[in-house]
Amino acid sequence: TGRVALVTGASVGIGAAVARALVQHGMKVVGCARSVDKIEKLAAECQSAGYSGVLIPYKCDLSNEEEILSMFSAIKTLHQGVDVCINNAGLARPEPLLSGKTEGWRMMIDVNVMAVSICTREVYRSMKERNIDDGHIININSMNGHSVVPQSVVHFYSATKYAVTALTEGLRQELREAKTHIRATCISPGLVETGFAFKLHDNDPERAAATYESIRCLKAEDMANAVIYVLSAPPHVQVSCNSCEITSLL
Ligand code: NJP
Repeated sequence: TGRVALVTGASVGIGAAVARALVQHGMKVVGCARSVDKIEKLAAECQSAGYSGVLIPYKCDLSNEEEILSMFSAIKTLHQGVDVCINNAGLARPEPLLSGKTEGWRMMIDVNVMAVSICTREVYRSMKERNIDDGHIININSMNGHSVVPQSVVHFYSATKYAVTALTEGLRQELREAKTHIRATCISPGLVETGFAFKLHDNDPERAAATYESIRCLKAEDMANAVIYVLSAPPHVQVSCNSCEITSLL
């Protein structure tokens, strides 16, 4: 309660559900994405619902380092800094290894790997400057970050999520060496019913619908609950979730 959280990719899907849940739990949440109008709408909904926290929309293209750095300096000026960071923004483009476009691969690297790394470094700096020792960094990973499935359109995406697995584990080691109690967790969902698969299939609704019908899906709210669970553990408890995969039985 009262702490500042940054949620990347808060405009739709899992990020929007996480932002809403954190506001409901009383946090001051900076939600960023390119479609800031959607975050503004969500902020108004949270306000009308009478939630005890607040959602502050921020427009940021996470594939652009300068925009990320400006966002961190605005957060420092207006809200002192970030206590909790949910690195959620991510994308999958249908670019197989044998025939994919470099541009599509680069977009995935920029958002899924570079933005996560830049935000992590900046959040740590923000916590250190204010002697915050109970901060938390949560990376929304994927089951594809722990095993390679035989589906060529997701192989490059999977590689970027393997990077998230390594980044979170490495981060936990660096935090331990730095003798802080800041925690790092990654959460790895199976398929979640959001707009994600539409984008993966080039906005083809039939192929996206077939994906969602073929696998049991989680809801974005299930992921928000997982984030709340991780954050509500007592300060000495670190939920690592390295291969803690979350799937649906329904
Ligand atoms: O995806 P989607 P999810 N700059 O497409 C933002 C992982 N995951 O919520 O900029 C800034 O509904 C985008 O905002 P906008 C997945 O890898 C998912 O399902 O307005 N923001 C939007 O808010 C990802 O890490 C599934 O377009 C950028 C958000 O990212 C996380 O869960 C399964 C951006 C994407 O919303 C959230 O995915 C799994 C940029 N350049 C892992 N580019 C699943 N859904 O099935 C994108 O295993 N965003």
